[in-house]
Amino acid sequence: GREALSDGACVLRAAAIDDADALLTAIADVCRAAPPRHLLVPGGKRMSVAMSNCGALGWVSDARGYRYERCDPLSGQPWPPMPEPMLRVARAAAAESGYDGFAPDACLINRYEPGARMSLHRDHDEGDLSAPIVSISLGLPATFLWGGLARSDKPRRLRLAHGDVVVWGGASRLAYHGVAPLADGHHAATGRLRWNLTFRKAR
Ligand code: MD5
Ligand code: FE
Repeated sequence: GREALSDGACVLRAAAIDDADALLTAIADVCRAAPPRHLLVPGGKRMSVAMSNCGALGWVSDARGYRYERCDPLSGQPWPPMPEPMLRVARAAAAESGYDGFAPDACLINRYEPGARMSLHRDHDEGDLSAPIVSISLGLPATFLWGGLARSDKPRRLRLAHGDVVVWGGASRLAYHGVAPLADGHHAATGRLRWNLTFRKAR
């Protein structure tokens, strides 16, 4: 079922459950070519989440700042193409949420180990802010922190579990959000990990 969260955002609980194994196989394929790594943020700190990308563009961070790049800075090679099951599930979720014709050119792959977290931020490096972001959660559950349009707004807490898909568009596209430190646990499909895929229209 589809649950509205706010203006432009909705959660599709377990929408990716039937595709979870295919998605995890696709993630493993991408990560052989482009291994997840702990990026540095401009302040110099190392992110606790390890990241990779697939698609024409990939999100990277280093001492110089945040941006989308065509090539993986680790290998100098283009990011692996977006595997078909990833694109299919992301497009279907977008269409079900009222965003027909979603054509993501970037998929950021986030790997969370116990304790990994993401501090409050907004995603505004994308060239097309009229397109939504589709996110798919796999493996261990997480507490998603969802603020408002001002950093000072008190965040709501939302549990995201294996197979949950969230579509963030419209007025929600520029909301502050983050992820609380991942609780330790074991998931049959992923072991001690949570994976999150975010599909973006970067250009
Ligand atoms: C995660 N990832 O669970 C989250 C889910 C990221 C990131 O935040 O940047 O990799 S994506 C949630 C998202 C995207 C765009 C807008 C909003 C949420 N929002 O308005 O809350 O690894
Ligand atoms: Fe984000």
